[in-house]
Amino acid sequence: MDVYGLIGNPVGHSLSPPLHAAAYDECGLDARYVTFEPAPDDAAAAIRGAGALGVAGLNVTAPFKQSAASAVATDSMAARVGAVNTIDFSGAAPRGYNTDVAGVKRAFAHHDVSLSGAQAVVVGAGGAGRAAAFALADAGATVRIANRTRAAADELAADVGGTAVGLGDLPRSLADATVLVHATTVGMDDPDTSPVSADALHDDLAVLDAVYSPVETRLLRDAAAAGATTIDGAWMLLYQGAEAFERWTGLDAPVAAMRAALR
Ligand code: SKM
Repeated sequence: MDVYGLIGNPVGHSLSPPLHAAAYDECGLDARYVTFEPAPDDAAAAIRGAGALGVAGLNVTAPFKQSAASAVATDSMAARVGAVNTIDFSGAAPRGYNTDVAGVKRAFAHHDVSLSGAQAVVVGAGGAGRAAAFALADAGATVRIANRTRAAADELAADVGGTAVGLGDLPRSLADATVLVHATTVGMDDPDTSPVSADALHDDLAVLDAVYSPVETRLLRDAAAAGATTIDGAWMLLYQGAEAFERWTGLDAPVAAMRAALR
């Protein structure tokens, strides 16, 4: 039996276990996906230990994505993002990837939203915001980044060749935008709060909210009311998980069965 898992703190809310279990069932794999919640200081040791124990692959979630990027060798995209969310232990040494980047691209592609030439706005410059900004820039979008801490927005803008904007400038930035990605935790604890005022949303926008708990956020409700295309965080979770599954197993991910596990 192959063991895969998620390391983070906390991990109790995660839907990755049912997501991956559905894929193993559908493909007839003898595999299990479990969660690990080490204390923050023990993350690097836990990753090394997982390899020593024969764990086949790990996803990494907050707050360990950055420390995972220093704990293992990475591919070039994970190195540029500075965050690892997927570790493959099958080679001589563990290797880290960032499948959140592909998760963002595939979530938009699934909804027939073209990113090439798009005017995109990313709210948030933490792990998810960085992955989103790299995905959008890599796909040919022009990227503007707004973040509570301006320095992080400036740094990310420089990294992806985009522009940092103030949170107060969001309405103006959104006026001519076609893509919005929300990548902060606003709306997670309080489902009635939104990072963007409703009147800044319009029907030329495709809005991806990386928050998946709850799946229907205030931002997505407001976006739907404004006539925008809405993409919930479960799509991003699905496709980053599909990409991780494909890296680990070499098989095409059974995306429909995996999506069904998130409903
Ligand atoms: O990057 C992903 C991670 O692979 C899994 C996850 C989860 O299970 O909640 C969330 C994201 O951080």
